Amino acid sequence: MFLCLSLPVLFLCVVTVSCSETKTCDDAQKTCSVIACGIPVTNGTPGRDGRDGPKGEKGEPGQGLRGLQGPPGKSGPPGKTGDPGFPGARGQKGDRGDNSVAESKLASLEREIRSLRTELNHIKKLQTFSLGKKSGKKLYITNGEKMPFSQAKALCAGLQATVAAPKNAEENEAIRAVAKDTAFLGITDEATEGQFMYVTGGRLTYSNWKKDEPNDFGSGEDCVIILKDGIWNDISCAASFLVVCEFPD
Ligand SMILES: [Ca+2]
Ligand SMILES: [Ca+2]
Repeated sequence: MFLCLSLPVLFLCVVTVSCSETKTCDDAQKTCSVIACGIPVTNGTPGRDGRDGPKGEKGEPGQGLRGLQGPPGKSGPPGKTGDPGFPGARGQKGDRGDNSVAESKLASLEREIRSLRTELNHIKKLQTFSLGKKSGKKLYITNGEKMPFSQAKALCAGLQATVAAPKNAEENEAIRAVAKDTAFLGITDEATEGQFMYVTGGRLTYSNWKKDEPNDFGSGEDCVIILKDGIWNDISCAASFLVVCEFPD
């Protein structure tokens, strides 16, 4: 201290250098305190700026307030179609389809038809027993009413039948037994006089004419009747007789 005050020139001296620990010279310069002493004088002009120091370490992230979330951006373009996936596992067996329902209904209808057919055959037997007569597969029935031949044809046609016309002796006897009285047969010579035909078509294959018949008596006789004894006579179609209808089986 004495040396400092005795010098005419201003000195700056380092009077105390205290370090708490043993360090390198650079560390001592950073950590030791420096005290300037001397006569107060006016400050000189500032020196030139020193060199830039080394780049500091990256600072901690800031803690400012987070801004509001912006609106969503536009949708991007559609991506490419992906590859087909693997086939799935086989499903469980489904319920019965419409075919099964239709088959069930069909079976029910078939049972109903068989039942109706049995009932119809029974009714036919009763009808034959009470009203008609059967020869082979043909059924002959009369309602006991007398009428002209035109009405007789219409009556049988309305029953999906024809006026009875025997094709053999057995059928002739069946018709006679049903009628029990004089009745029209489904035979005429209206188309060609003297040439008797079945009303269903075709020339006669069987006949049982009475002696001297057919004679086309008087103004003309184009229809045919079967008498009580089963023999035939040509007669006027306008006359009224019983009608026997013939039903194919
Ligand atoms: Ca005639
Ligand atoms: Ca006659």
